[in-house]
Amino acid sequence: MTAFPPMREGILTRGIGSFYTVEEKDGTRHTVRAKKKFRKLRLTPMVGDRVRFTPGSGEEHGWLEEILPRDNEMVRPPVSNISLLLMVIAPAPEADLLLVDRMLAQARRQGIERKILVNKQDLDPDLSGRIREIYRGADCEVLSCSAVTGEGLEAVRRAMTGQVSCLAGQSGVGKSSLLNAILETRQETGEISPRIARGRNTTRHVELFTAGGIRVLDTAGFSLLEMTEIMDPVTLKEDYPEFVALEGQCRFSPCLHDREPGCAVMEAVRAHRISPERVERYRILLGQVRETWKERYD
Ligand SMILES: Nc1nc2c(ncn2[C@@H]2O[C@H](COP(=O)(O)OP(=O)(O)O)[C@@H](O)[C@H]2O)c(=O)[nH]1
Ligand SMILES: [Mg+2]
Ligand SMILES: [Zn+2]
Repeated sequence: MTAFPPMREGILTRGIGSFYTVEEKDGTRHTVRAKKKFRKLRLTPMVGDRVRFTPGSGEEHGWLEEILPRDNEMVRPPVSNISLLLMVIAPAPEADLLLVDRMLAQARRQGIERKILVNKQDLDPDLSGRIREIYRGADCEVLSCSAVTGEGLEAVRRAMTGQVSCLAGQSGVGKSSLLNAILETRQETGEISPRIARGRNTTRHVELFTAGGIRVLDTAGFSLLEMTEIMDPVTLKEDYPEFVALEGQCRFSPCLHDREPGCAVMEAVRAHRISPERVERYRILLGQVRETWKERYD
């Protein structure tokens, strides 16, 4: 009789077909296959999953035994357990702040910490100041950086340490450049494969890269994170930290802060405590969310 090898824990860093790469805390990697029971349970392992597995021996693959409960999961790209969303914007292409606000709200709902990276600082050093002003009170730190000159990257790396991060943002803002720049200098840890150097923009392959305490999802081919839940117009305001602070102070209750008389949010805008742009875009987003909600439920 052979003794069962002990079960170990790790994180799924990539999957190809029914084979997955599991990485342990110390960086050791194993190839495992998902057991049939997962298909019966209609449970598809995802990159980012924390799992239990039994390692293989020698050339033989091991087995994926158990997927631990997920903190969150995305539909597109299919990844789980993101802890930090880095929303990248730049002076060019012109920043789509409605997209930023939408992503920030969704991420907050999923319990994901959020930061805005203002990249291409070398092209316009003033943009980050304007963004910081707009997002004051939004519980979202604004970091400025340049993937080209390297400025600000050390602070970005510090922010990413210990997290499972994901870069999102419009095409052309510099997500791939940042990913390379952030990971490149970590190569001394020997964990970065040369694969990231070549262009992977055509593929829709998802991989979790690890280097020196930084785990970042390479989501080349995806600009956004699509969450499982659709947004609810009634609760959208809860994902605006500036508004949450004023909850209960409006004349009407509930108040959606959508032009109701005696609205404390409007009062805060007039007193220059909340950015008028944030509120303006909140209303646009609210309109969009209502439309989607109607299509789904009416
Ligand atoms: N000037 C400048 N150009 C940048 C910077 N980061 C990226 N770029 C350029 O912007 C373009 C788009 O970058 P890319 O990383 O492919 O963007 P992605 O579509 O978000 O992955 C490329 O030509 C990059 O060289 C930066 O910090 N400064
Ligand atoms: Mg790219
Ligand atoms: Zn209100």
